[in-house]
Amino acid sequence: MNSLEKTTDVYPSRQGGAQLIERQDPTVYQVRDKVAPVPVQQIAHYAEKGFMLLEDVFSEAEVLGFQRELERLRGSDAQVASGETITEPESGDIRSIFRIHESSPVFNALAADKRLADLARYILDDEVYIHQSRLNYKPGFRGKEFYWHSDFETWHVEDGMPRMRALSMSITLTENYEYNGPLMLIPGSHLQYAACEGETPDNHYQASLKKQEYGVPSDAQLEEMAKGGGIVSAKCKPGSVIIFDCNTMHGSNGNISPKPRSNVFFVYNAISNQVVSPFCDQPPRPEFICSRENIKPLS
Ligand code: 6CS
Ligand code: FE
Repeated sequence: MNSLEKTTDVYPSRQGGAQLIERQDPTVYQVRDKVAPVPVQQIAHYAEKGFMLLEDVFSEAEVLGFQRELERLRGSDAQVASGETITEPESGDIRSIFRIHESSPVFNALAADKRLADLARYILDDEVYIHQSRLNYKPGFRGKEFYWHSDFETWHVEDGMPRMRALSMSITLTENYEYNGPLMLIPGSHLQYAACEGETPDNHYQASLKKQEYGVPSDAQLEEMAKGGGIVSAKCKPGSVIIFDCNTMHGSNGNISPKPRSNVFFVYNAISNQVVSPFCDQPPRPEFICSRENIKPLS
C-alpha cells in the first residue's frame, strides 16, 4: 500500500450524517496458489458472510490452561491497577483486560499459535501483527452488553487503520449459550461501511470501552443491514474460534445468567496496513488498545 493510499480517508465517518458506503477492499485477499489452513468451504463462508466459526480447535487441557490464566489475571492487583483493565460501569466487575498478548506469557504464545496466525496470514495474504488483544469476561448476573458496532469504524477513525485488511479471532473460554451474551453477527454486513454521525469526544476510549455511544450505527443503518442478512448468534463450546472481518457488524447482549461468557480476542492486522494518524481530530489512542510503537511481523 503506497503512502497516498494510507493517508487518503476512503472511509470517512463521524463527519456528518449516517450513511452506508460500499466496501472498497477485498475480504479474503488474493492468495495465490496457497493451501488454505481450513476447509475451503469455511473460506468461502467467510468471504460471503464476514465470519466463520471453527469448533474443537483447542483441547480441554488447553482451555483449562487459558481459564487458569484468565483467573490469575483477574486476581492480580497489579493487573487491575495497570490502567489496562476496564470495569463494568455499574457493578465495578472486571469487563475487559487489554494487551494480554504482551502482559501474559500464556496469551502471548496463543496469539502466535499456528492454528490462529497461519489462518490470519492466509486470509490477509500478508505478514501480520497484533493490533489489539483483550480478555472479555462478561461476568454472570451483571455482565453488560457491547452495543452493535463495526470494529473497523473505530480503528479507522480513532487509531488510523487505513484499510479493511484486519480481522478478529475470538477464542471461547466458557460455554457460549444463547442466554449468556454470545457474540451476535450480521452476515454480509462487512460489505457495507456504516459511516456514523456525531463527532469523536475527547478521550473517547475511556467511555467507549465501558459503553460505546459514538461510532455506533443508526437504527436505520442497523435495520437495513439486518434486513439483508439477519442476525446470527455464535453459540459454541469452549475451545472454539470465531473469526470475523474487521468490518463485520457485531455486538452482544448483557448476561443476567449465572454463567460467565469469557473470550480471548486477538486482532490481526496486515503489516502493510499499519496504523497511521487517526482519521479524526483526536490524538492517537494509548498503546494498550492500539499497537503503534514497535510493530513487527508476528513470528
Ligand atoms: O474501541 C475498541 O477498539 C474496542 N471496542 C469494541 C466495542 N470492540 C473493538 C475493541 O475492543
Ligand atoms: Fe468489537
